Amino acid sequence: GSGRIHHPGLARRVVDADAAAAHIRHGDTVGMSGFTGAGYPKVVPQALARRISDTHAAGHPFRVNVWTGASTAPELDGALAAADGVELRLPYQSDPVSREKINAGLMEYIDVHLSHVAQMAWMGFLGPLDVAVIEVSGITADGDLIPSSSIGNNKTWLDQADRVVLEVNSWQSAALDGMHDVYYGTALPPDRKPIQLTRPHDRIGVPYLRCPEEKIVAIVETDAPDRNSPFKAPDADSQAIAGHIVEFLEQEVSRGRLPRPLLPLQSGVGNVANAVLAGLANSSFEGLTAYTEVIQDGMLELLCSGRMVSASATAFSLSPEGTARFDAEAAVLRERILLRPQEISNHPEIVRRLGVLAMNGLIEADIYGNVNSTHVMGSRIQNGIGGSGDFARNAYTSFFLTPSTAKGGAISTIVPMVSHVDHTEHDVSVIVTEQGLADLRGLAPRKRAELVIERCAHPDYRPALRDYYQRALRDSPGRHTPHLLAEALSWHTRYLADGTMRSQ
Ligand code: 0RQ
Repeated sequence: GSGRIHHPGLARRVVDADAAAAHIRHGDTVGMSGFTGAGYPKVVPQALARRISDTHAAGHPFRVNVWTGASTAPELDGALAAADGVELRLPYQSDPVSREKINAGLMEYIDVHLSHVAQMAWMGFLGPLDVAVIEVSGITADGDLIPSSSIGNNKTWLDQADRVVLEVNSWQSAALDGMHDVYYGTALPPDRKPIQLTRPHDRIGVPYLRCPEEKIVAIVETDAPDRNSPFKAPDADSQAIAGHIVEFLEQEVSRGRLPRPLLPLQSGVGNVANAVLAGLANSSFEGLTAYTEVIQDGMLELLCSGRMVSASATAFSLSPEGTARFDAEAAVLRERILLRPQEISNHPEIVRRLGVLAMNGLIEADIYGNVNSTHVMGSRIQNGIGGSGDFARNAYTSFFLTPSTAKGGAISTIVPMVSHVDHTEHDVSVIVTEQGLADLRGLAPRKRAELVIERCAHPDYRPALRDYYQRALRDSPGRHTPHLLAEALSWHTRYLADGTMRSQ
């Protein structure tokens, strides 16, 4: 054994991955751990995928519903999707094999606000949960579960599942012990109480997850790394976006609209978000805090340097270098980081109270400030809404960031009308591209359109956007949010037909 299981009774439940996977049956709903490639089970899903393939080869059906915290990795989503083993997936995923199956109509996918998932399960809206498969980093002598590099929905899955399978992963840093804050005070309406969290680093729960011993049907020991995708070094566009944001924050402080150490930051997934944090590392801001979902390399850097004093999240999402950095500085980082269940890390009540500065990526935005975070050309899902909606609607200021073009310039990310809406104009404060920053707060629709076109659109697409907007001003039946409905999505249909949004 790895020495990570200190409870003698539970140590006797260790089996191999195949034996553990045998507890999962055709038609089951399985709640798995995992959030942004951290803390997902490494071996049981692969054993399950092999069983599913064998069962299909013998001519029998075998599909399961898979619920997680957020995205996982090839060993989980990839393996199960490749085996055609997933009937329905929720609430967020970014695996390319699953994406293909979903977009081919072969797998159902429900894209849910991440803070909503646990309550939806408790309210019974999703149906019963049969099995939980949860990675932990150890088990105490009392049988408490030491969470690993993410918490996500693990508390809810452990509470709700009939049967529990644990993976105890000794690859996970022993320093994680004590870094978690699991809140057991949630209730359903009408019995809810205020959540007594008023500073990002407040502890309101306990460091461990609980599970009745009799529900634990199998334990598997592993020693396998998290997904640990590398980040791209910030490119010129990302650096320009970061520069616009840092300049804007400085201005807000000098105008007295933000306090000097700023307000708690939330930063989304991806390379652009990571670059913004790198930009803050080179700014004059000190004493920063974060109330966010994910701790990426850029935030780890801020925490290590002391420029950021504390961060609350539900998961890490580190590159191999970031993981090495974490291990080297674990003693300091333990004092500065708390991981919480995602229903708390993303809780609207807390995001509103703390006044979070929310920064998330987008796929496209329209001239009025509606944002599409999830769909390519209106019908193909890319990833999902994730936590962006939890933060955007309730933030103090909600930023959306993107390069002004995609696919080598064939796509303008600023379009007349978005082909899918995740964040409405009412939830979007600031749009930033490498071209510039549009502060939409306090502006009526026509002023917003002018600013988005002039500040954010790529110069190659600006004339066509101006032309659309001017003709809409002239010919639209309504002058509040002028549009030419027959033309509003023509940029998308042109791309689908010609492979470019350019008109010549
Ligand atoms: O695809 O790699 O195949 O070329 O989308 O785009 O520019 O690398 O940007 O990694 O920051 O992701 C919105 C997807 C941006 C992400 C999104 C294509 C582009 C590329 C990725 P390729 P970039 P990023 C809390 C926050 C929703 C969840 C969220 C996301 C790929 O930020 O999933 O905010 N957000 N969570 O080419 C066609 C366009 C496109 C486009 C980009 N207009 N049309 N393709 N792409 N714009 C954290 C969590 O929730 C966990």
